[in-house]
Amino acid sequence: MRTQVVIIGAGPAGLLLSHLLGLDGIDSVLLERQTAEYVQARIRAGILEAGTVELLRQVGLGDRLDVQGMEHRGIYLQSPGERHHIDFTDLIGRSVTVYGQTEVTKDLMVAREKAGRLAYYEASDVAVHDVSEKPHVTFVDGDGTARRIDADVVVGCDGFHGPSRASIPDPKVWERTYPFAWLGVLADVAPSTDELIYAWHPDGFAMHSMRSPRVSRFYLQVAPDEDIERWSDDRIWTALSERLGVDGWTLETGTITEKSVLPMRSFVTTPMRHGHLYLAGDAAHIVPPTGAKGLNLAVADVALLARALKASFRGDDQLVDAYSETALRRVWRCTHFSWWMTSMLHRHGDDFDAQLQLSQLRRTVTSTAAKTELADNYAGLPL
Ligand code: FAS
Ligand code: PHB
Repeated sequence: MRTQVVIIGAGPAGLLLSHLLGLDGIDSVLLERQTAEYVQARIRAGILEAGTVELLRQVGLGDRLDVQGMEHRGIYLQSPGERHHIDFTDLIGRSVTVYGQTEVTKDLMVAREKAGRLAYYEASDVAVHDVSEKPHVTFVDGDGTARRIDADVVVGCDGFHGPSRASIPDPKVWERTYPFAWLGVLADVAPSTDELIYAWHPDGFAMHSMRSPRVSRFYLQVAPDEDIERWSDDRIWTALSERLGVDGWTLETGTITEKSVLPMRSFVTTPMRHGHLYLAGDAAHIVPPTGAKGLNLAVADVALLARALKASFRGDDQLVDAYSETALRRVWRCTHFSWWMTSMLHRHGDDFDAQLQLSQLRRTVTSTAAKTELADNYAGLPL
């Protein structure tokens, strides 16, 4: 088989890239290790930047988003007893939208099927070959048939654990692991807040997010090797009430439907291109989720790459030659912001560190300049 672009990974990056290329008449084939149901059910990101929302609407993926998405003017930052709202819309004229990654993935999967673009799910033994001269990918499809696809371009959208990054020779890698993790909780209970709450607390960070008017999403800072079995529902609700509590406010509790421990790391690999192989999304970079950047950064990568490949297939290689350098400018901006939010809000180190964090937090919620800098980064720089 031959196609123009083979995309490894059918998460949000791979599915969106396939969609964008299709709109420009560029053929692609998706290879995905898991089943479509598994990919669609993965509970991950929850916040879409303004630029992501605008892009999805522009490319025909805004219908459900415009009905189910919840537009938020800003967020709350909290230290013990003090909750402060940061109004992005007042400060910079942009907002963010709460719309779960599961919903984005669902919309992308429907669009792929409607367009009839080919995807192999449950593909195994995916291997990338000869990316410098005659790129091709070999794999075993869900029926056990060994296959080969020759292509002009191969794009690795296969996430942090995918194989494509290994086909970049002599990469430079930056990695930082954090001395804590997140315990993520999904609960059938109406949110007890109108917008997200990010709370610094002596016992550890807590966040109140949401997925709909009837489903809430919470995170608790825990040890990096935390055993989920040590967290009963009661213990979770007690910790959330304590860490999120302020006078006159009550956390509503409900049935917990999912809980899991999520690792925290910053990771960047360069370059994001070698020959006819490109990387996009988590295959090239990972950010701690505190800044709500992971999914949005994947969208920014593929929006840039789709435009570059469209020009290249028409004979102009200027954008593809600049892809890695251009993408990495935004990657490092989002990596810094995610590190900064994470370092300010999570309890680590000694009491001196705690005083520095509380001072930074107080500065951020009282200074218009500091609030504007946070708003600009959180709502997302223009794509
Ligand atoms: P993905 O990892 O989503 O997709 C990669 C795809 O490649 C997967 O479907 C995988 O099955 C497939 N693949 C892997 N190896 C393969 C192989 N050998 N062959 C074929 N296919 C292969 N971001 C936020 O903004 N907020 C959050 O709260 C948040 N929570 C997260 C929780 C977890 C547990 C994780 C892992 C990430 C979280 N993220 C969060 C970040 C997340 O949203 C990513 O940024 C987003 O999924 C990036 O999308 P992709 O680059 O498509 O990578
Ligand atoms: C989420 O709702 O899952 C979410 C929101 C904001 C973050 C991280 C996760 O910073």
